[in-house]
Amino acid sequence: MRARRGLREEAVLTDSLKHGRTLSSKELGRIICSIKKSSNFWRIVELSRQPLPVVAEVLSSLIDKGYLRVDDGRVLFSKDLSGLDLQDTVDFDESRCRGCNGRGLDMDRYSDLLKRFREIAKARPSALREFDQGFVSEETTIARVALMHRWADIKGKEIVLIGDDDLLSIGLWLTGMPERIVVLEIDERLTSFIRDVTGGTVEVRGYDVRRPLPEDLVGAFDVFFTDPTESLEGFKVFALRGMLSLRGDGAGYFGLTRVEASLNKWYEIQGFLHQCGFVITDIIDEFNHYQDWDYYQDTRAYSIAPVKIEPIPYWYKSSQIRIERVIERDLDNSEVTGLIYFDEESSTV
Ligand code: SPD
Repeated sequence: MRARRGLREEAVLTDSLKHGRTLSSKELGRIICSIKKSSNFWRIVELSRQPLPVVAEVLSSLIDKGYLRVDDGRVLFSKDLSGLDLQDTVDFDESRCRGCNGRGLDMDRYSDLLKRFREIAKARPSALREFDQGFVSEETTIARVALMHRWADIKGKEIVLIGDDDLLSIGLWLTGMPERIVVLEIDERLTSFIRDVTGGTVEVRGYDVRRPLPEDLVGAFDVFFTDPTESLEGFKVFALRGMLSLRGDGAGYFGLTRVEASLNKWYEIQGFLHQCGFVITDIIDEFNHYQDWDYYQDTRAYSIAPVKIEPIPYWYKSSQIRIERVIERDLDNSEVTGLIYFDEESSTV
């Protein structure tokens, strides 16, 4: 009886979901449990580990049905849900190592590098909506350096960055270890900034990722790094250009969220990487912490949020993923057209 009542209640709460998918008890339970842990909308999204449009819709539905109310920007329970099976079956504890922020890296030895990087980053350009920009914290950028170094992916290596609003090229350049760093970036403010800071040591080229990777860069690198937009099409284009840039058993890095990518999308992406001849060597949960972007009020996320409040710092996080080629496959380098930043799960553009 308990399970049946839970399933019926679940249907009542989610039958109006616009995404044409039903939520499992686990997914809905996770959202309810997140509301118990925080009354802040952005934190609830972060804890729910589901696409923001889904969380926003469930919250709106619960508000409409009187289970929740909004008071002074806070999301609060207005009915006792103790009889609901869902909340009894899902519970989690956000336990995380305070020393390394869950990244598994000893950052003490990178403290000088972080200090120098922070100083440089003070003058960085702000995030632009036009290119779905939203850069990570300075600490995250240097943690990426540490992760890459742990994998022997920096010293003596030829590294390409496809898009670099996170200024990872500068972090890598400061180590003095790479053989070559190339940045492919569409935003002229960033190409100028990186060129000015590094005095031309880092090669910077204007590049629109929708265009084929230039021939002289195909198979020319040991490592690529990109933090792509997360529409499925956009993600694939960034990842393909990166994979094309690699020689032999080269390695690639990218971030992937739960905020803009459901596990169905993760499934598609993992299959795609496999088809391209790559395996995943690392998935480090919540590795990348993003700073706020000034344009948040213009985004879909803000317009569908049931509560109009300013985002809390670092609510938006992504897993850091590393891949490595094990089989040579022919990869498509053709041009794509149109806007690549949107799909039904996107919300921060
Ligand atoms: N639109 C602002 C946030 C953009 C962050 N992009 C990185 C996504 C991680 N792959």
